[in-house]
Amino acid sequence: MHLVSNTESPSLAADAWSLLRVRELDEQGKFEAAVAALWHLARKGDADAMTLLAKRLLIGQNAPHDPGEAIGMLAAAADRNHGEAAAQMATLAAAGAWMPQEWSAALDFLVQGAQAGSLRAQDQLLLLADETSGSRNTEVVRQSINWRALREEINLQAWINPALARQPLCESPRIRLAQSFASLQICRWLIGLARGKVRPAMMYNGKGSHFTAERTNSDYFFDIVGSDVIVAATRQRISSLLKMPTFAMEPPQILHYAIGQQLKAHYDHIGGGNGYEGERIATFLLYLNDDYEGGELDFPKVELRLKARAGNGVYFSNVDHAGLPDKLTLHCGLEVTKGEKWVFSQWIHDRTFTGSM
Ligand SMILES: O=C(O)CCC(=O)C(=O)O
Repeated sequence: MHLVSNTESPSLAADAWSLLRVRELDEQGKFEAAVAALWHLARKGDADAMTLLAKRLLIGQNAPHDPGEAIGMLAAAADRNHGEAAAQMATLAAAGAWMPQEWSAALDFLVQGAQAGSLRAQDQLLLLADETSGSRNTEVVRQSINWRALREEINLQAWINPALARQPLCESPRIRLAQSFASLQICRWLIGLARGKVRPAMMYNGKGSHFTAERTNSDYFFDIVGSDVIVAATRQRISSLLKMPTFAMEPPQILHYAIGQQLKAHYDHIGGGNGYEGERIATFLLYLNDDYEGGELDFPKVELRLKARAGNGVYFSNVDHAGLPDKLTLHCGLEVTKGEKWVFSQWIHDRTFTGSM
């Protein structure tokens, strides 16, 4: 789909089509004009413009939603040695978004991005190598790294299919603890992706989502642009542990609680609400830090209250053995009284989730 005609507006001076001008138009809320300017630059082969426009088209952010066009543009920008375009292609391949999920292709794109100077791609390769090979790359000088050789150190298959113990915390409802689900490095990485982006959270009440006094914390929902290979691999690890496919997962979110914030007693099952036919059958919570006070996860109906250590995963089934909403799953994130609390949250449905990452 083409968004604007090839005909240039004669009233615009040649230099009006710069990326600076795009930013100005965005700041003025003139999104159609900004997109038109990006198209113009992209057609002239400007790889920065191609990448910026492709990201907007991927998620329909102040632009039409056109993933097909976006992917072609990203691939072309990556071919022009644009590191950020290659890093975004890596995320798409890892998530299996509008293309088959392929971890090997995702790592190859990260190498391409890293070689082209993308810090986003380089940092992901360094983290994945640290996580999966035991070699520590924290003190390395980036310029001296052979990114292809580093990629060969990464054993992603082992990382996304971990032999992790599940500790039962409760049988009815079924609540499990996965100790050391993620390293502190991964936790810090996930917090870093959301820091500065969290917004006051809403609560679903059976009809729609609203701001409510029941929920005073903030959250950040990942889309395919805000996400990356680490997020996709974390979801795959959850999928391996729970034996539930990633295509049934909602876009993940990061929850943030400042002092005094909480999420009062609620259920996660939505029973065909929110315009969705199926049920949200499971919740997986990865606790990203533990240097706060208060903030315990509480299940008042079964008298279970816990404060998970950083890196621990807690997951529970929102439905009973018959697949019906389990009213014993009532739970809360209690008020944080000191410090701040960060959680990675993944809801899982009983069928393909449209709009999945
Ligand atoms: O923050 C927590 O510990 C609990 C989060 C929670 O209850 C939820 O996301 O449904």
